[in-house]
Amino acid sequence: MNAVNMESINQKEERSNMDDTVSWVRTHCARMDHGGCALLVGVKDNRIVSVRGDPDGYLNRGYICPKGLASPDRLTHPDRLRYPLKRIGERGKGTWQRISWPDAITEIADRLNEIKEQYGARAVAFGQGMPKGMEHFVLIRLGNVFGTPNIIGLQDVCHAPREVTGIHTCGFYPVADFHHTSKVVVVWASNITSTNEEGEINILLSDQIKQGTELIVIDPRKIDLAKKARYWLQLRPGTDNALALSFLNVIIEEGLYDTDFVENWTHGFDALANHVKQYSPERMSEITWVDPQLVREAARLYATSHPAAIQWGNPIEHNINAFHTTRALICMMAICGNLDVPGGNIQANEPAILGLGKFAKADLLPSKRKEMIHAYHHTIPRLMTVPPVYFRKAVLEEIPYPVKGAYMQCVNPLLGYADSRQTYEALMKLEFLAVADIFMTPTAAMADIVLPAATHFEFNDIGHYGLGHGYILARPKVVDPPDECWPDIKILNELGKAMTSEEYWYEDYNQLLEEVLEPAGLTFREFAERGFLKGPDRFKKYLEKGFRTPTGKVELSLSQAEKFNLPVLPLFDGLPEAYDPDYPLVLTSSKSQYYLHSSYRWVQRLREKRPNPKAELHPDTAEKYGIQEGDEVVIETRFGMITHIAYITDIVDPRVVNASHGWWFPEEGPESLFEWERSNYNILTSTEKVGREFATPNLKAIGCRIGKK
Ligand SMILES: Nc1nc2c(c(=O)[nH]1)N[C@H]1C(S)=C(S)[C@@H](COP(=O)(O)OP(=O)(O)OC[C@H]3O[C@@H](n4cnc5c(=O)[nH]c(N)nc54)[C@H](O)[C@@H]3O)O[C@H]1N2
Ligand SMILES: Nc1nc2c(c(=O)[nH]1)N[C@H]1C(S)=C(S)[C@@H](COP(=O)(O)OP(=O)(O)OC[C@H]3O[C@@H](n4cnc5c(=O)[nH]c(N)nc54)[C@H](O)[C@@H]3O)O[C@H]1N2
Ligand code: SF4
Ligand SMILES: [Mo]
Repeated sequence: MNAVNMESINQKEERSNMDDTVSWVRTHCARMDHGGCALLVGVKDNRIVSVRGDPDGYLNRGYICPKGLASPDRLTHPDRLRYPLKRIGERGKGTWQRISWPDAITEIADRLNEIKEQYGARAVAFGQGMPKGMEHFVLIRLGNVFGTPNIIGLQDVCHAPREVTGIHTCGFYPVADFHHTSKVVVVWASNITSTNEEGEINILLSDQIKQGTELIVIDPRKIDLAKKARYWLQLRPGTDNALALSFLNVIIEEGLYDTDFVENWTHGFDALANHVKQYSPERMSEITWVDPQLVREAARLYATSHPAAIQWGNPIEHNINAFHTTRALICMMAICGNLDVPGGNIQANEPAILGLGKFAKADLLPSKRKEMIHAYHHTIPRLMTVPPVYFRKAVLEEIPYPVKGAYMQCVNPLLGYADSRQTYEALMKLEFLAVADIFMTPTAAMADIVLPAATHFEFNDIGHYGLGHGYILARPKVVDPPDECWPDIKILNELGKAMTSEEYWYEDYNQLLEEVLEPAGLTFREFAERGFLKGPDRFKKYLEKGFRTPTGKVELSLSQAEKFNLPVLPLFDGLPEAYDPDYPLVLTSSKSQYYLHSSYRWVQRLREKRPNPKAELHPDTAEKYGIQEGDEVVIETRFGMITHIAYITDIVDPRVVNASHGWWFPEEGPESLFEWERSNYNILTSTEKVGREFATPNLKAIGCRIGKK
């Protein structure tokens, strides 16, 4: 935060505090990350004049980040989408005409129903990006009611590996419990002070650190928390499974595990113990680049500190070995007695709200699991969204059947899916594409119909539904949306009425929220007054009913591996991508503290803080390639080439380049699709190799070379 901005915000806030024509609304932040901070929002004349962290916030205790502070600017941007648009001229050339809402809804409903009649409902896909609120679940409902099993998500690289592996291994998704004190927290591939993933707002962890909780950080970069850590393990990107297996090797060989838990509550311990003998830290260090002594010490600290939590982040899901890494980490939580204990990795208990299956009307499509595009590719059971790689295969190659039309919301596939050129081809080939967004993006600019979405602060919404952390957050509306912007849930409710049977939809879309809250005996208004709902704190639930796995125990070795064609034990069987001397550096990336993926490069207050795509290079590497701070550099992989701006720093290893994901240039205009190729990290990625379980491509750990442009 620069001083000038800070001052003006403070002054504005002071003025708002004294101005009794300003009314204050309590709500929760959303759509700038997974959301979670309780906010106090000052409103005057239907405009937000101030926003600050609510000191009573359950997750944030007054904290707010720069994105939260800038979030009202999204609403008032002059170039925001305000009316439905219909493409005139060629796809992707950026020429539009304004149409009315009834015409837009009719056109989408007619075109998608035509495709349904000709090719079957499954030839229509519904696409969603990072879930932002209830819209994700209303979209699944629309899919089920319409009759298509194909909801395209990015879960292959975001949470499915953690969640679904969790369900197969221990019957639930184990999340770090920051509401009870941990002796040790392992921050594994999680830059939580910048990303606050899933509402794990960093302030809760910071408070624990102040009280003496020790940290072990596993990150190729010296992130802020690494500076506070007892151990920082600077691994080679993409070797998390090798490192996790060497932790298991130490813990088991040195007998540091919880013998009681292992004996009573695990299945296959001896098999795991034998198997991990081959993964000593000494042997693995050539792969992971981590000093074996450091691995031994960190493993001892984790295993002998109770309770200890693993805050596991997203990059462990960014290569083809995601299943093995997540399996190994859950085995570690289990054998050290840290599963479902306060301050460990817990199975959160949901409040008494409507379950997702019921809300989404899953019973209308009982054949979904067999019919989803990815079922044909034998992905892991319980992966319920179609991985983008297989969506594109269906569009481009009609495997296993053709997909001809799509409706997409809250997503920017040209930036977010691996292999952007393949995405471009697939979007070009679709017979019909409709996109709802708040701003014209490279993806929206390829659509036939573009819908102007209302966004956060402009409608009632429920946050964190279905995320598995055991609470939901109220996001009551603060101001009216401008012009003809509609909330996604309203758009879906209207599309539902036009495209499917009316009986599943409402006169007023707000009823969808009431449906979720009904089992709790609350109206949305009452919920908003409470602010959030949380399930009860209950731990060690396995003592009563066992673990919800086929053996009733934590399956260190999977009892049904053969049936599901899964590896029985977590493995290291090679780097995600073999070393190639032509591309000698290892490319990785991380999320910017100032943006959400590809979103908000057009919010000036954020753009000022990070005007360009930044590539972090070690000083030795910069010197070797003749690169100076601020130079424009070319980053090249076997799959493509982009440019970034060099930022020279010793927080990365000399063999690593850390680039930025999600860059396009709103200022360049839709005719060039906002120069979507220039700095787009996913030009550098490919889908030639994907993990079998989740179809995860290598987003990281890719061989690259760099040079001054
Ligand atoms: N190379 C690489 N690829 C990645 C990742 C990575 O780290 N590296 N991360 C992956 C991960 S974890 C994820 S979750 C995905 C994210 O991929 P996406 O979800 O596609 O990315 P976002 O930029 O968050 O959101 C897309 C769009 O939502 C729009 N939007 C914001 N609010 C609203 C709203 O209220 N309504 C509507 N209709 N639209 C709205 C934004 O304007 C934006 O254009 O990317 C994945 N891809
Ligand atoms: N500001 C901001 N917040 C966000 C988002 C955003 O785009 N911006 N996105 C949201 C979403 S959808 C998600 S999924 C979460 C993700 O949140 P995080 O899990 O924190 O994801 P990243 O920032 O991608 O990476 C975290 C850390 O992993 C390190 N890393 C890179 N490669 C590797 C590797 O191979 N192994 C290991 N061990 N570490 C590696 C990076 O250096 C980085 O410090 O954040 C959410 N919050
Ligand atoms: S940390 Fe996340 S939830 Fe909190 S203010 Fe920032 S963007 Fe919003
Ligand atoms: Mo994500």
